[in-house]
Amino acid sequence: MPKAVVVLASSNRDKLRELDSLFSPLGLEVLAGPSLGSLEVDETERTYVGNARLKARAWNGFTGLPALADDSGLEVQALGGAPGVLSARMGDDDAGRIAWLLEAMRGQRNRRACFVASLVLVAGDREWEATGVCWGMLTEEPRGEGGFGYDPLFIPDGETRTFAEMAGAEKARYSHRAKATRLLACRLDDPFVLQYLLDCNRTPLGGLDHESIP
Ligand code: ITT
Repeated sequence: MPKAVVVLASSNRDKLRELDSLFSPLGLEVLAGPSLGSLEVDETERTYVGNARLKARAWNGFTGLPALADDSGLEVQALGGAPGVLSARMGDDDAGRIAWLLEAMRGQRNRRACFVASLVLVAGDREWEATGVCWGMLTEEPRGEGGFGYDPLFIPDGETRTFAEMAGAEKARYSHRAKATRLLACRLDDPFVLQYLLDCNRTPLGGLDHESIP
């Protein structure tokens, strides 16, 4: 069966890289939304899944294609769950966000934290959702050059290396995003669903313009 294309409702190239390799074995090709046009979506919800829904619905409406969104963040126990859904807003870039977190955690002995990712796929009149969580510990110094975001500060449970010290496939053994993808895959695991996604690639299943029907 040919691969169905899903548009990624994101301008984050690191998410695109991770999600494309996670979704490829499911028979889905992940295409960067911004390669088709420019669309700003305000993330006004207080939950990951709420924001992922906003992004996926907007890109599905904009392109007519199945659209996948990822909303994710880091929840730090000693900070009462912050930065959470606001994780992207703690600095202008990854270096700024890391500097913010190191400062917020200075002198903290409880370094427990988890990453959370919610995925929402919207196609035609159907939606699928899944959330994955990955627990671990925060380091006191950044370690490693791989990954993105807060990866240089995060060691998943069962490991001694940070996500940034791992290859992509190793991170995918533990990551919140990989867990959410596997859960979503269980919900998509039906040939009719894959056929439906392929059909949505060919036929925009938006509203029929009844006025134009003779
Ligand atoms: P889009 O909304 O365009 O998808 P974004 O980067 O703004 O891109 P989010 O609003 O979901 O995405 O913010 C997620 C932030 O959480 C992201 O910027 C990282 O700082 C952090 N984050 C999420 N997943 C991560 C991961 O696997 N490793 C490290 N940091 C991660």
